[in-house]
Amino acid sequence: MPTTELDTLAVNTIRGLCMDAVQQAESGHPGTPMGIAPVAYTLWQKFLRFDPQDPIWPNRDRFVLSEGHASTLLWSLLHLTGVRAVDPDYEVLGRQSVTLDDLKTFRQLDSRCPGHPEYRWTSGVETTTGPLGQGVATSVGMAMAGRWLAARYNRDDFRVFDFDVYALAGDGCMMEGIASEAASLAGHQQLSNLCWIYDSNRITIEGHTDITFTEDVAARFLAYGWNVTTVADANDLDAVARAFHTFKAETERPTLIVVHSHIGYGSPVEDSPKAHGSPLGEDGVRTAKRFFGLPEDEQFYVPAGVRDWFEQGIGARGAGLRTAWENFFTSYRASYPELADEIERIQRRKLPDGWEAALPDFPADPKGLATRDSSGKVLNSLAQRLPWLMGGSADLAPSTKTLLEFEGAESFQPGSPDGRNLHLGVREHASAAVSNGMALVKVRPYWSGFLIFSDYAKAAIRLSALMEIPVVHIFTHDSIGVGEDGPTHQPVEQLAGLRAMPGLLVFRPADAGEVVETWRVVAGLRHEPAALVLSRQNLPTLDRSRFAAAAGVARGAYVLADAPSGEPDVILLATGSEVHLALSAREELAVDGIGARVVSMPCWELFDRQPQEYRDEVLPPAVTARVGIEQASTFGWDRYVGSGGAVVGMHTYGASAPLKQLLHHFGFTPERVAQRARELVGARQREAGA
Ligand SMILES: Cc1ncc(C[n+]2csc(CCOP(=O)(O)OP(=O)(O)O)c2C)c(N)n1
Ligand SMILES: [Mg+2]
Repeated sequence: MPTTELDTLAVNTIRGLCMDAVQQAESGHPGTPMGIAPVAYTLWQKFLRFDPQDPIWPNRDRFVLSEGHASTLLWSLLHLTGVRAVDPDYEVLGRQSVTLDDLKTFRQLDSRCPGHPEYRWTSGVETTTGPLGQGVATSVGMAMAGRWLAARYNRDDFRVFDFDVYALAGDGCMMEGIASEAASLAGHQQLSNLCWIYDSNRITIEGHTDITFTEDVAARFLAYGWNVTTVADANDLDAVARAFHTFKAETERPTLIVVHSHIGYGSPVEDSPKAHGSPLGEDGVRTAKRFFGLPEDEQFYVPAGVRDWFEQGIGARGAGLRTAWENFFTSYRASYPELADEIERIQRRKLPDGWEAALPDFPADPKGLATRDSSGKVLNSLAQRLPWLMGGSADLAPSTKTLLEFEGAESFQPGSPDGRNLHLGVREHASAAVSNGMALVKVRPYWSGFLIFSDYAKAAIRLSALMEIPVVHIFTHDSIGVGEDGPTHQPVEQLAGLRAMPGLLVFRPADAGEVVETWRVVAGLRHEPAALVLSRQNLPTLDRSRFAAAAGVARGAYVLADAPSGEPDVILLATGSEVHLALSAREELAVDGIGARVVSMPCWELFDRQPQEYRDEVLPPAVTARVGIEQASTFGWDRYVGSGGAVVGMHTYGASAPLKQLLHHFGFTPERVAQRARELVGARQREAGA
């Protein structure tokens, strides 16, 4: 397909829009899109199987702008190709996702064109990017989910899923550790449906990459098992197209296309880090427009014929593919009604009918079992009713108990792409990002590791919350309960950090009963991620005929056991393993005639959403003698115990010793908790008497 004048004009139109948007906002990165525009253009116009009229068509190719600071590139493409907006009920609307006016308000409050691409906010954005490396890592999860969907749903006569995933990345993405983790996994998985485009302009913010990044990236990716091809000049549209053909022809490896480009191409700051982070200035913009043959006095200029050109290219191809797919899906539904029903539910994040029947019951048991074990059992039951629930661990499945063990649950491997047990390797950060990618393709992913190492994955966990996608992050070994492994493995501040993330539901269930109820809530989530924080050590399974029902989990916190009078002198608040400690302390206090209420608080976020009335019922404002108990940083507990309360928590990083010694050493004993409670009750009585 020889390059035409319209190709060149379309590329330069994109460049003009990007320059103008940054100039108008007086903020942004103009140089990056100018350099790589020809590649993004070629991909969208000639290859991407994407219908702007239906940007959520399930079998569309995915495009991820991993160099999210070049967002104007995506905004321009969404505008010029006429991508339509979609509402939260998955209905495609009449209006455009990005209008010219949106581009003019780039980076302003409420604009559809924020500083970085934001999933859920602007239709056509497949994932939120900006933290470098996240986009490429997320794209691996998308490709894995694509593989799995194809394996499960395609039939000889029907290729329901065969989409490809493209990610455009810069030097920064290539430097980030998460990209290496993800590339290593993608190479092992032989994801030939995955194509990364490396925008190698050899410039980052501090200058030329000579000062810091001199490795042979191509050789690195060859070592990962990737197919690597190079384009010597980003402006050579034919060479760019050949590279994409090379990707399409590859059947066993992911492809990396290394594209040599020039940041700020055509502007006075070409090949300079000055093309970063600030507008070109009016003179700079004029110079560049002159270079590209665009009218210097026009802003946000779309020459006649350019929109039509996109319509004839990506528009016509996408519409043709999408309508053909819809037609054959009608026949598919006739031949395979159950599979078609699953596909439709997946698209709308709906669960199969009767899924709750699978949840097990755990009889009361003083010895009990670790919450990681009960969670593993619930997960195994649930997964049998929820075929698109899949996941794994960052190499710790035997410890996190996340392996699916029922008949037919295979490992996801190149030779068994319908497997649901993912082996993510010792790669926590990529594990979370890959899970995000899978959730964006709408299967239900979970991944697991030790709570202490959730820090390694934080940036991707944060993105799951920001994007409002239902990833389940499972963390076991949740406290100093890990014992002998010592301070390196004893989480302290991780719970507070996770709880500080807006939109992430953090659950720390106290027993098997609460684990069941946690999964009941989590399975039903459609737009929220959850973190499950589970114990390594056994915890008694509470006798729910003596204590309140575990269904209270759905409200975040509930009165598990009350003072005999119903009017407590003191409230003991706890999560997870410490709930049992609180129950013991309550008995001890009863001997002294002190009435203690125990409140189990498995999910602070859900409790905070309850009406004031319920919250006051659980934590009556008049009862200010309150003790919070948690084997973690005390950070945040003051919110529930108030200024008159106390918290028994961790103030150091723990120690290496058998669990019993640690509990004694750090004050997690019924005597210590009861003592704190007595002190508070005594103080309140003195105050009342004074
Ligand atoms: C994880 C992360 N660290 C730092 C930044 C800040 N940052 C934005 S752009 C950039 C330079 C990126 O260089 P490159 O990927 O080569 O893009 P180019 O300079 O070529 O546009 C940096 C460090 C970021 N967005 N994400
Ligand atoms: Mg660069």
